[in-house]
Amino acid sequence: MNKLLIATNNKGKVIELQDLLKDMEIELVTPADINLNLEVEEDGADYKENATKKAISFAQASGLVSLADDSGLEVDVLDGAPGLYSARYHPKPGANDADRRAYMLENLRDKPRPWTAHFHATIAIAVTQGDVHIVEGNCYGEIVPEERGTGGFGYDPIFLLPELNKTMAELEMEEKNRLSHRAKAVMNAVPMLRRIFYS
Ligand code: ITT
Repeated sequence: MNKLLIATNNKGKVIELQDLLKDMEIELVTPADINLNLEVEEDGADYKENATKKAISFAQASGLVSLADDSGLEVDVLDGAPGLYSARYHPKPGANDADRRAYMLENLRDKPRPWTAHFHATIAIAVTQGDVHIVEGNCYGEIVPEERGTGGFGYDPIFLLPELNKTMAELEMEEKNRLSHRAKAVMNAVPMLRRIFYS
């Protein structure tokens, strides 16, 4: 069967991407499955540059078609921060997801609500260095001042979907995988994956 490398070191993304791609007849491989330990420096000017760099680096290191995701949370009242820097949004080195959520709430405390925001995901699929496909997805909501729910990862416990009155962390993965930024990007990637693997 054809193999696709899920080119990320983020366990939350791996779990979601495995579920999102499970119905395609493609064997999904993680970096751990092939003992690939690769950290790519994310020094691009935008999501597309970072996703492309990650996908190409993993494809070159593995020899496999590689799918990378560069994503972030953009909060309107913070002028779009942390955005591209969502994974590094904390002054302290070694900070974790909970530290980053607390830091965001601290920075929002004096700002007027609602704290509208959206998640963005850019997915890059590298077949070879010169053959890279890009797709995107967004998910709109707002930041809430108290954590709710235990599912998902990252900023999910403070990201509310107003129409459901639930945070991303209160959703079953199946539900998050119907409406998240990543789900929308993967939906756009499916026709490309079909072309890459089946034509
Ligand atoms: P890889 O580069 O190895 O894929 P990463 O975590 O460094 O892992 P990014 O640079 O794309 O990935 O950072 C995205 C960050 O944005 C992620 O670490 C979370 O803090 C946040 N994020 C992205 N998608 C999210 C989601 O679905 N739920 C909650 N937070 C999310």
